[in-house]
Amino acid sequence: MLVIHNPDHASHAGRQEMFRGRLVPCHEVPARLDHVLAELQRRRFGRLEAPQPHEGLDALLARIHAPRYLRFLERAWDDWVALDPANAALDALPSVWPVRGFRADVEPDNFAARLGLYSFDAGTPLMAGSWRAARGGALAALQAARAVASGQERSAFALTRPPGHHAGADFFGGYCFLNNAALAAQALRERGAARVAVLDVDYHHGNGTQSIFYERADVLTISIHGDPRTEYPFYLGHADERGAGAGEGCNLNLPLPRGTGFARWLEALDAAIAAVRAFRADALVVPLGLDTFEGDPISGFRLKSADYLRVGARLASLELPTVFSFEGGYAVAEVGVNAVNVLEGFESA
Ligand code: OKP
Ligand code: ZN
Repeated sequence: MLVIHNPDHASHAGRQEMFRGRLVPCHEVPARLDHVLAELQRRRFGRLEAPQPHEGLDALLARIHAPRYLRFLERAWDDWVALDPANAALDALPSVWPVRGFRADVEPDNFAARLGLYSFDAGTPLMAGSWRAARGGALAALQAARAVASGQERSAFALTRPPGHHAGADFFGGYCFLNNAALAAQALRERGAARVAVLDVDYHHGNGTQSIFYERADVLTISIHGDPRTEYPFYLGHADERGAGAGEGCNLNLPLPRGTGFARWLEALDAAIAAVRAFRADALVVPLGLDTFEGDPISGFRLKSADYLRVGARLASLELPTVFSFEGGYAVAEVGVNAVNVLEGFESA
């Protein structure tokens, strides 16, 4: 399998995230990706490529994200330091948000206010290298989609961090800034796939991807995740969210209770796969989170390492050109084995 790995990923390395009233060390650390790379090398699995600059990246970004949000992200670090030179030693974290009844159409001059306008949690630190890392990831997603769309590769893995599936058209959060999976889906659409399915297997609902495609009939979004009544991101991901307008029927949420084990999770995967078939998708994007693992420190499902081989095999049964994007998975020592198990299960099916 072709693996596009983002060499700039480590320029995003948050120190602390806000959790229930205190700052705690970040779960989303550069070592996560390093463990996947090490496991790929150990098993001699996959062909590694670095993303090459591509003139289509900015146009693709503008198809998925709002121009004012992209401008905000690109300048965010400089604006943060301009607010107070002492900020150069700190990660930027939002602390004020425009909830119901506030105005989102007026972009405030105050940077702290803009930080809140374009985010939904205080768990996603932004630093000097965040834009560079996120942009490298978007490029990896584009390159993976190009390789698959051209027929050159049956599948490709965009191995990057920060992850992407919580990022919406104009907001960051949940450790995500640019929605790599959505970018891959859009790139596949623009390169000949009339219908693309996104099947998100991360523990957390793919709220960003859902909202980006919610009113579109050409991209089916499916997410299997911890029930938002108890699990992050809490405010989206219920079963009754089925899409709207032209996209009515093109979103499927399969929330499962905390504590769910592999047998029940696999039933949900089979339901998701049946929906991809019924949609007659031409290509598949899999936001690949490994935080469904029993040892994950922030999640609540109970998949075991060997189960991921079967996950990969089931995904392969769709026989579709497939792009994987690296999402969550915070049992850092095991995330490499679990990720490569999915890829190997996929390829040897
Ligand atoms: C990102 B991805 C729960 C804290 C939640 C945010 C989790 C973001 C997950 N104890 N913090 O979907 O893996
Ligand atoms: Zn997750």
